[in-house]
Amino acid sequence: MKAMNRRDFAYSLAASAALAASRGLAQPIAEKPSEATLEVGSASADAVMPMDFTGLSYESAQLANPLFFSATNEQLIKIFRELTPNGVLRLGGGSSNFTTYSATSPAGPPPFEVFGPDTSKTIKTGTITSALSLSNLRAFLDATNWRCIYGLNLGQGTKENAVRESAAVFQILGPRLIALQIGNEPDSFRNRYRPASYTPLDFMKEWNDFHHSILAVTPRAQFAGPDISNKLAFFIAFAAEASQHPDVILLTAHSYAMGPAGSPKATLDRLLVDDPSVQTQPESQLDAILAEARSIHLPYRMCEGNSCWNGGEPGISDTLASALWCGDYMLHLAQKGVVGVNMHGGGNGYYTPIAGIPSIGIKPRPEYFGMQVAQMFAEATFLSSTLRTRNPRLTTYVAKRGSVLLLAVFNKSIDAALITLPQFLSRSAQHAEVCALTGAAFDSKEVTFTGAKPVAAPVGRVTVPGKTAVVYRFDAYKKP
Ligand code: BDP
Repeated sequence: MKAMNRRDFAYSLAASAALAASRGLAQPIAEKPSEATLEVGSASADAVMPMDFTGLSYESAQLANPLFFSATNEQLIKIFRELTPNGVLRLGGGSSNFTTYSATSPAGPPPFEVFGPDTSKTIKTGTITSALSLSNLRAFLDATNWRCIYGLNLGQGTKENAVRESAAVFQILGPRLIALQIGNEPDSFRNRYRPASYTPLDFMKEWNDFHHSILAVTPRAQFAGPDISNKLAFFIAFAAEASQHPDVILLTAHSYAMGPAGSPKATLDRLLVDDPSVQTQPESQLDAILAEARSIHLPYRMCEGNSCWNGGEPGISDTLASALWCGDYMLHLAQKGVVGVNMHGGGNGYYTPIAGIPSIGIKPRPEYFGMQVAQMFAEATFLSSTLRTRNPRLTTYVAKRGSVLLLAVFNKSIDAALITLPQFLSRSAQHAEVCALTGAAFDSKEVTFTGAKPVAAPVGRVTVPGKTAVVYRFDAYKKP
């Protein structure tokens, strides 16, 4: 191990001690650091993390319990607000192919209190969204200061019902509604809700029919789409159509890092090194999506995704590993110019960032804290940067907000990492704050997230312990 200077030694020691304490050990664990050098260039114009980048995605079926998204669910309101003061709640998912809208509330109690990620095992009958659910949702959005992307049932719903629902959603959610989406994963309708021959053009025909009828009744409605699972041809067909309709304001698709749950390929290692062989949206596909969006001047949002589809993988999706993956992934997308993410969840699903049942208790899962790490970059502009390292599990992001420079390091390996900083940073930064997300082991279900603490501005290098994400905020830095 190379000699550390006093400052980075101090931080590394504190972090190791915290880690040792959380393991119940008396002495810090000796770590052999991997080395890296960070080079920082200038700002890239189109990569600002928008204020409302961070979002969550819930199943439409959750609206069958009008009390979940409501002003009375104070625990959830607090957890949403602490995640971001300007979030986006996307409603949709597989269960949106089973919901119906009714202005009047159904008789009797709701079919369930919470509804988690939709899997083949989920029972989804009787999921009625009422006008009461929508007005309670409005109160929830007002209380959290979040806005909503609202999914309609194209898979199995009628056009007439979608027209009625859209009118109610538009009127009740008011300024809290960003856009309506017609259909969840239409590229997966084949052999389910449609024949095997169902093509992107068939989808566009149906989409146009719904879209036209909704606009006839709600002319100021705005739309997002196509909310695909993973078939690019459906995205391209939608983008071509969207460019003809000024009311389509946002392009969307889903992204799961691995899946299905239960497959031998869905492993912790594959999550931590970003394996394209298991991703529903590998990097090449994301690039194609972004190129398409740019060509028609529309923003692109990853509006449903998480670590592992089909409900998530226990021991991976609900652990520190998912938190480190998630923070890293969100910053990666923001840096590429994606305007937002909605991490999917709800109920007690394995990958949900927030778990629980209102009557028993709701609390953040590890992934929520990974989201908070990324959220610290809200409204910051990314600077082009290169991390020279042989360690594929080590990533960094650099951005500026006014005179503050933000540096995030995700050390997804066991050993500590020693990162040499660019000289301008070491020379000019006067003050720094650091926050850290860590845990005893990658599969820990408890994580430690320490909010920003002042530290002496690191000179020369920073050392980041293994299994840890840190964000440094450097004040008053000057780039030559
Ligand atoms: C997606 C669905 C979502 C599911 C998710 C999963 O849109 O409702 O929860 O898969 O399998 O395809 O976890």
